[in-house]
Amino acid sequence: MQLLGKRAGAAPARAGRSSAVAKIPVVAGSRSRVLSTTVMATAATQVPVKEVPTKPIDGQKTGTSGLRKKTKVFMSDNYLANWVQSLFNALGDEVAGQTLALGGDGRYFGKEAAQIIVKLAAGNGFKKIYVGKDAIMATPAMSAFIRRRKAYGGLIMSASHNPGGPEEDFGIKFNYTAGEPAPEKITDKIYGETTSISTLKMADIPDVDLSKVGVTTFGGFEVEVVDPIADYLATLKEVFDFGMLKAFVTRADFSMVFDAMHAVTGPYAKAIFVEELGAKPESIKNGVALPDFGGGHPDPNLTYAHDLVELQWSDAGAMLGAASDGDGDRNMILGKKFFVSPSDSVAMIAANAQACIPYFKGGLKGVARSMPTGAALDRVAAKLGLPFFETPTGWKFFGNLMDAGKCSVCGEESFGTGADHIREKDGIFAVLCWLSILAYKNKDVPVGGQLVTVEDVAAEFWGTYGRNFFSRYDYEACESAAAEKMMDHVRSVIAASPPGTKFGAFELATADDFEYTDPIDGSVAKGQGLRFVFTDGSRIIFRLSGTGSAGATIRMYIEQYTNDKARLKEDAQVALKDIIKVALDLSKLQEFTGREKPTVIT
Ligand code: G16
Repeated sequence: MQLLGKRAGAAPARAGRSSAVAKIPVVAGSRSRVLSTTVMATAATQVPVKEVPTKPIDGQKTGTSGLRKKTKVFMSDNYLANWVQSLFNALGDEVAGQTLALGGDGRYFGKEAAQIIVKLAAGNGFKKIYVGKDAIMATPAMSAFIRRRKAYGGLIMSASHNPGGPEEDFGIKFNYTAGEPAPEKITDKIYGETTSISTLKMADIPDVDLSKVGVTTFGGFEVEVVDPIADYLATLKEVFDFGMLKAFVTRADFSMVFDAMHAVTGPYAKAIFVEELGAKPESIKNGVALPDFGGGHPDPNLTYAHDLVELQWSDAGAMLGAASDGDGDRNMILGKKFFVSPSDSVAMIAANAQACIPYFKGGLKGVARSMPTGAALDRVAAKLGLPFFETPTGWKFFGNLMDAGKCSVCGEESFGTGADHIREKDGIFAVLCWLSILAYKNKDVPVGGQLVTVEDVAAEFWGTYGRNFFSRYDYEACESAAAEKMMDHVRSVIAASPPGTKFGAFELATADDFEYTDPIDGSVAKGQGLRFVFTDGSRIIFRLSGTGSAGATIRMYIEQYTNDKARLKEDAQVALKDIIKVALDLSKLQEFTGREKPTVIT
């Protein structure tokens, strides 16, 4: 039976179980309990399976990207096991005999969680699981791995950019056959299963040593511990000209610094930038991956990547500065004393891709951005005559477009940049794109000559397309009820504001709650952000984040365009101050939340 999947054929039906009742100690999360279980063996794998009774746990609804909660919540009772079993229940018979992949960003509880997931995979009839060594695999690397190894799907243990540790966050997400984050038709089904789950199917096998690459078999079930970097590197080598990049990176007059924020990209950066491309080892900052990210908040933005920002704004700053997040899918790009907003970064990459990156030499098939992302990419699409798509927030919405061959490059304001080489956003890919642009533009500049800088690339872009000033204000961990009331208020403002309504100096063209109809499968996503679009193209958008683990995070997005040559280099906060005031006034954000200032300004 093919319930949800795209890959038919490889799923032999399970049949013929033998069973016996036994009392077996079960380790679920941090607690050890004794439960009545039924022991069975799957016909597919001949692995003994315990049927462990469980009960639904409230609040296991998947957010923008997987399930994220406090680590202690994930470690309690059957919290993790319930969600993973619900996923397998949602996928139904099609998982039997398939191959799964597993990895994570190395955060606290990841290794223990991996052992639980391995047992559930075996218990639910998978014939094989690949696990990244030490339960590590960056999110983009997982997407590449699923595609290269033709795995049925993969589980990523990560709460992305959220902090890690016993008092912080943990998370889990499922990527499907093309390497893409599970679409809503699956995540909705998982949630449904979590509300009625009664049994966990756990193989009765010992823990596997995940610290060594190699294969362990239990009956017909195989666990293969793999190098988490090799497949990803092979994919990147198909995209970029590593020879050209190495020649550029090793120039005496070039310097780069990559801040891995003590998160998963540390080992990837060493392998790719240092060992492959010849960057100096000291180019990698905070390169040792730690389970609590060294106590930091591994979110590559101007607030949390403060060490890198300080360095880049000092005289010791490198020509290219970059950072990535907990699980390696986000990126921030800096020049010397210069910040490239993510909305601009994707547009600049798209504008330069064909000339600078071999993978795109035949041209782009199309481009896409999430709705709140600044509209610079729209201008590139118009100039290059490319199909353009505006999707809701969440990488999962790009997958269908890419599978249908309609989108090559896409990005989000939330520091996500990517392409159709995989189906996830890809932090190291973005850095390699910028290295490629710089290498190409400097190919004729002799060593010691005047190098084209990151800022020069941006200035050239703005000179051609004009500039979409963009900023995002985040108000993290607000009281949920207050945030909902504010959103209700904004909805009432939309309802009472016909086109032509004046907000300060801005005249409303349209206002709505963004809705998206997927052009490939016709699925509809409603309630994706409250937006005000003004007659001059300026925009104000309000959304509640779907990735927080406590309270509500309000995101306020502001955008305004100029092609006035005298203003192109203005500071975004200065350029946007009038429209920011309009946004704060119309939403009464301060009144509803009591917050005087945002937690983070991008
Ligand atoms: C996730 C999603 C992104 C989304 C971001 C922010 O990123 O993959 O597509 O833009 O969350 O979402 P929200 O505004 O709902 O918090 P990540 O890096 O956290 O996986």
